[in-house]
Amino acid sequence: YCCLGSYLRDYTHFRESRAGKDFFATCRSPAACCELTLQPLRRFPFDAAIIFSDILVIPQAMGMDVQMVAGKGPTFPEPLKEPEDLLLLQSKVDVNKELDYVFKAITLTRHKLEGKVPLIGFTGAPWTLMAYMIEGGGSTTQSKAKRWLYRHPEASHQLLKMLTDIIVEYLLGQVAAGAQALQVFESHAGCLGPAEFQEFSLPYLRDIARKVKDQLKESGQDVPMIVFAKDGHYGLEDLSQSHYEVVGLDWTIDPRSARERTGGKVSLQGNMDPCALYAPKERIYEIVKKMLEGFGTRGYIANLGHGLYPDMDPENVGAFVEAVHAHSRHLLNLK
Ligand code: 1CP
Repeated sequence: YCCLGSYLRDYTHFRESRAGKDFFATCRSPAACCELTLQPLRRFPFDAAIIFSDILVIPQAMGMDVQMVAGKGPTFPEPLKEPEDLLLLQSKVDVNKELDYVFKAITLTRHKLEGKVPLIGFTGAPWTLMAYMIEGGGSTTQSKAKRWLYRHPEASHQLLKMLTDIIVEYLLGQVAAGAQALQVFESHAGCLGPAEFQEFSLPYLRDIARKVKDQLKESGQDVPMIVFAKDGHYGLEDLSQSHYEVVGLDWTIDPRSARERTGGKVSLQGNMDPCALYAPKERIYEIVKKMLEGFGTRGYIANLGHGLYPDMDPENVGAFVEAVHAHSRHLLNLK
């Protein structure tokens, strides 16, 4: 078992060490990203680290302005409105130049980790990034972005293709910089229905894994890839056959049924409801035990089903990690 450190920044430490710096300015500082990646590992015995960054660095690299607004989240002052706006985007992005700061952060962090735990790189998936670029920020309905899918399918595919090409280069750059696994976040899968998922998400998710793996193979390399399509339970079978080694799950899927539906072809990652961290420690222990028994001892990465909220007690994150390690040892008959 491995318990991923994704999302588990210590928020108090995080806010202190950012020291008033704007969020995306922090993302552009390799030293700050390295420090923020290492912090949670000093406090809790995670089995992996995820690089501190954000999925929205790609729209920025394409020329869009994105700001982190306190109390509101990421905000695009000038989101895409109509297909003509695609002309305003940088279509040929020099990924090595524009996102060099992420690569530097990864290399620095790999060195500082001294092989203690593996370092995971990540990206947003094309549909999720497209949705932010059109919505201009977080949204519950994604109706502006979905309007494009139904009214401008060709322009939608054009944008998704553009994003896919950049993402492939970005992930390859992360591996070259030292990332040892890659996670692709399709955080907005849940607002698509099965048919829209088949047309606007899955083909691009597949393309990304296929292209990254083919390119790596040319130089005798390979890196495990994780796909996380939040609320995309309708696509679970397809996701398990989309060239990724690992399928990440949100908490709405029962572990045993996820195993059945993916037929042992892939490893599974997840999926405790983050809100279970509001429970007392004893209850967290029970929930983790059930989760581990449900997933079984093979091909499994213990994690939460999504990110933390700032009001969650970091001590309960510690209880989660401890429970994962204790129950794993027990299930594997280790001392
Ligand atoms: O947690 C970590 O520190 C790991 C690094 C990380 C990752 C993997 C951050 C830092 N962001 C992400 C990925 C990310 N960013 C995703 C995919 C995962 C997911 O589904 O949550 C998404 C959708 C984003 C976009 C984003 N960035 C949001 C969601 C906005 C919305 O309403 O849709 C938010 C709130 C952020 C800000 C952010 N990114 C990361 C941190 C630590 C923060 C909080 C910043 C702050 O509190 O000031």
